[in-house]
Amino acid sequence: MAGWSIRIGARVFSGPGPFLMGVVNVTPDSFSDGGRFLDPDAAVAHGERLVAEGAGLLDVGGESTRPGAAAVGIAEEIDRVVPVIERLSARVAVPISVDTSKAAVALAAIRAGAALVNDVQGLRDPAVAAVVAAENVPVVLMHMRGTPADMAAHAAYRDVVGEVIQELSEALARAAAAGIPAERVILDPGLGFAKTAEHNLLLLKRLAVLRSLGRPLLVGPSRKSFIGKVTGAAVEDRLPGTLAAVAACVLAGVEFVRVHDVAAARQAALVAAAIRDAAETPDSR
Ligand code: HH2
Repeated sequence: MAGWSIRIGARVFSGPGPFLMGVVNVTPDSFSDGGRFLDPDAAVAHGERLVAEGAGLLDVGGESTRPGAAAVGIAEEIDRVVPVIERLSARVAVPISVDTSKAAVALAAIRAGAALVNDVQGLRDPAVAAVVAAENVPVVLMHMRGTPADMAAHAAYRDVVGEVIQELSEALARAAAAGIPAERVILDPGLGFAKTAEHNLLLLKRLAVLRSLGRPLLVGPSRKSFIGKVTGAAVEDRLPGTLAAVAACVLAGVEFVRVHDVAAARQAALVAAAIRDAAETPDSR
């Protein structure tokens, strides 16, 4: 998207990108790295490593959103993310995002130093919208239907691309009604959330159409099950497939890509961006 820019904390993101959002899951049960970073020391060290590898921002989450994941109480989610956000925001120069759909968690995370709310429910809870508006922070509005517990039952579309665009524009309207200007919104088609593998692949193929929404895009293909469906790879072996999806995102002009494996994704993104931006007439003087 030409001429876009968005302020997240102390940083203004603009230009062709892409910027990599590194995932820090402080959970026992995330689908690909559950339990690895439940200890705050391990989570902070992991976040620092992702920044050293080239992450432009970090996304800290305390509740898994994998299909059928157990719900986590507010106090427990706060206990998981706040100490990690507090320490990371003092130690890394990049902005920290909190991956939550709970208003109290978003507020506690912002007080601890988070500069962005990543809401996989796309502000369906007006209380989350109220926190984002009152705290003047930017927000990622992701598309999904239902909840992680029942979203698979909602993966039915006549026209997945058209319906995702329509429902993201409704999320933008919810933001506007709550007093959050569009300039503070990033949109995400929500790969794997109430979508079959075929839906995810078609959304990746048609990402450029989501430009009609007029906002920067974030896409999270990392290690997801559609990669396993295409390749047969187990979750721990999906890095090569993830990199193909990262390249597809970059070639489509996506501004932010959410990944677990930042160093590898950085190399794939740099090459894809160089192809995207290659001069049409390299030999003319
Ligand atoms: N995907 C996951 C979680 N949060 N947020 C956005 N904006 N976009 C995504 O695609 C997205 C997201 C799922 O990945 P992960 O955090 O690794 O797994 P889990 O939800 O099991 O913790």
